[in-house]
Amino acid sequence: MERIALVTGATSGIGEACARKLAVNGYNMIITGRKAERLDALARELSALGVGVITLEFDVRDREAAAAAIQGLPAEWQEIDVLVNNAGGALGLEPEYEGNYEDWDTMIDTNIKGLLTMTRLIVPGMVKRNRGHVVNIGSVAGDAAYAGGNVYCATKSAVKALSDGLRIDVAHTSVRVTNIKPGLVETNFSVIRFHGDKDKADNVYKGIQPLTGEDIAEMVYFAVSAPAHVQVAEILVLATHQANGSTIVRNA
Ligand code: 8X3
Repeated sequence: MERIALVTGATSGIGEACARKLAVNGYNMIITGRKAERLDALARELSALGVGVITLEFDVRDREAAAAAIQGLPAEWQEIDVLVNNAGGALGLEPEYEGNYEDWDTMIDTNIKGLLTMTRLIVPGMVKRNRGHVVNIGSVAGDAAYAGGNVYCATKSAVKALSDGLRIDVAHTSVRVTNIKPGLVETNFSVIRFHGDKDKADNVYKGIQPLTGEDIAEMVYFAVSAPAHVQVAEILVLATHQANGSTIVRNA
């Protein structure tokens, strides 16, 4: 079997763009997500590129479902070369002392524990084969907290720590670990953050040209396609008029 990549949260945004970019470049794709119809539509599109595609419908928060999905892959699909831990998101922008417990649990369970589950399931095979690449989608939000970011920022700081930790733990192998840290990317990220309030979401990107999922997929592919002796540890990628998580110059 040719090279295989698995992308979590492939049904939209950065994940979908990564799946497309990897498939265009010849990767057989395992795409995972919670929405069967979106997975099927993307699978049809990627298959038309001539690569093999498997869809796995599960929520990364459900450890048993994740394990069953990965362990149930056909033998020739077990040898995953690239894991893109993309599934995740932000919920709410309230002050920390007024935050919503349910939102907190969802972010922690998806962004941290879901990423860990996928890593735990797939990286042992990479270590055994002495080959593989884990790309975690972190965020500029993990570099420093911004107003109302509190728990989301904490989860993305965790993604940095977990990427750094994994990189240490696999340093004796040829497995590489990359943490991609995007800034403002226009996907359904903000619509979800504001629980479906499209006007609030649109305001996030008002007066500034945000990045696109495709921009981030380019960075992911840059890291993945680097020569085997080159480990891109981190990429921080911002919109041109954004300087960090809280400095955004509109109408520049
Ligand atoms: C997404 C970037 O700045 O909205 O992680 O937190 S930001």
